[in-house]
Amino acid sequence: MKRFVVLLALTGCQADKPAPAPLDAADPFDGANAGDGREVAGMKLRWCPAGTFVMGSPASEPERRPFEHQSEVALTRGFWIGECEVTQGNWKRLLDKLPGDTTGAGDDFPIGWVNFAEAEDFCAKLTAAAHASGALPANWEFRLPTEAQWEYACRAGTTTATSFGDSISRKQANFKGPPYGTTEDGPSLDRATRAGSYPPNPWGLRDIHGNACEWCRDWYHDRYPGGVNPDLHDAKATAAKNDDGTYSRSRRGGTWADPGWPNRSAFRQRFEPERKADHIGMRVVVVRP
Ligand SMILES: [Ca+2]
Repeated sequence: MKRFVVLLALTGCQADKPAPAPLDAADPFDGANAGDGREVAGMKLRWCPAGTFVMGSPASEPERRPFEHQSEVALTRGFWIGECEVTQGNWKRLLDKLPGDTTGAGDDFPIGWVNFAEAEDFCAKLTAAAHASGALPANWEFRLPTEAQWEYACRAGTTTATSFGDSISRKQANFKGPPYGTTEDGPSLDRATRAGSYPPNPWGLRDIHGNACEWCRDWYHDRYPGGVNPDLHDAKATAAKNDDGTYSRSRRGGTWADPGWPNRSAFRQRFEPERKADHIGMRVVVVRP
């Protein structure tokens, strides 16, 4: 009887599920397999293939917060994403001066003190330079990730609370407070560290949990819509309004200034686009819009 109920539930689930979105035609600049590496204009990138995933966290996930409801997302085009956060070296290679104070003494430290417009300007200038040099085909461009792209790349096929499983320790990511889901100890730096110092996720991404928090291109919505290729870059009209009447962009990934739980893959944060902070930086994607 129990088996019958389970089968019925599964059948019902499949019947309710929309037909999968067809994937877009492949492009010569695509990667072959998830996590494949490539370097463009000094940026080390990893391939994220087209696919579907469940965004958000289940109600059973410890430390779950509001606004992490689950939705199915289909990304019909693969994209490249920075293996590491954008570093001070990446920035100085393209622009005369950093957007603010350093996060550490060295080119390998992540960029901090960058506001949303400066982050987007970096992507636009990097795109122009890479087009001009021929390193990037004309139909691809550097951008900030959508929240969906960010979480898809962070999860890298995992469905657990973090890409390391249902836990994360300070040996796996740069954060300063108690670990999440484990008692394993590790260094507590209370500052940024060199990008790429911690182990990668299954697709080769480093510091996708912790170190600098990362701007996304979306206006922050309390309820992320899911669906096919969601992109809330221009969706200010439906965005969540802050108490003072302003609106925020999204940012992801926890930081060196946080405890372990905000490093969960589904955790979402907002930040007004004009503001900057020592612990907020960025990671690029390369997309075919
Ligand atoms: Ca990070």
